[in-house]
Amino acid sequence: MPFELPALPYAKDALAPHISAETLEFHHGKHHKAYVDNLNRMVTDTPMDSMPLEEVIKAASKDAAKAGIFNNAAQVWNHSFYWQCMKPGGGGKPNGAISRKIASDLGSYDKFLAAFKDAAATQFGSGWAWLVLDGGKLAVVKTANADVPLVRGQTPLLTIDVWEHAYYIDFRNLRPKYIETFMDSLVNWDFVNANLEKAG
Ligand code: MN3
Repeated sequence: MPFELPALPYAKDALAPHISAETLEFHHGKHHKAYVDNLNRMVTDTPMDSMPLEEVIKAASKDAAKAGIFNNAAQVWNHSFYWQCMKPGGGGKPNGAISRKIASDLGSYDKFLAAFKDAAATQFGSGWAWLVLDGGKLAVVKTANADVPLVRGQTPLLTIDVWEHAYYIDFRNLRPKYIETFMDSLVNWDFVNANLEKAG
């Protein structure tokens, strides 16, 4: 079993009432775990089982015959990243370096907020919206299904999962309400600042 399901960085009920313990029970304990189990089934006893996860994703993204490995490996990475993008008592305007960089690269926090919400709301079907570093500049992008910006050389700083399984228990079909709650009450800007600093 080369790849493991990481523990959530907070208790299952820590994000309530915004995201319930029941959602995290299913989303982390069933969906994320299934991606880990599927990936392990596919790569155990192959050269990929000793590669870092990001290298598995990049290698599989270039080989159409490895689409199943790509999908599961990317979903393992995306979810491990997404959990860290939230914290109890998070959300609202950022501070620190990311605050200044949003103002200089994207105009203002309000412009970033509108762009990020729009990307998350308009991703048709399952996928993700992201704040990334692309050639040293911030950009807001969206990806379908398991796709992840790091295969295009972009560095993810923040993501929101917009697969229905992320919000259906708590918000039913109301994806915009989930997105608004994520931005207002959940975003872990400390994690985003740490990612920005790491990217140098
Ligand atoms: Mn998900």
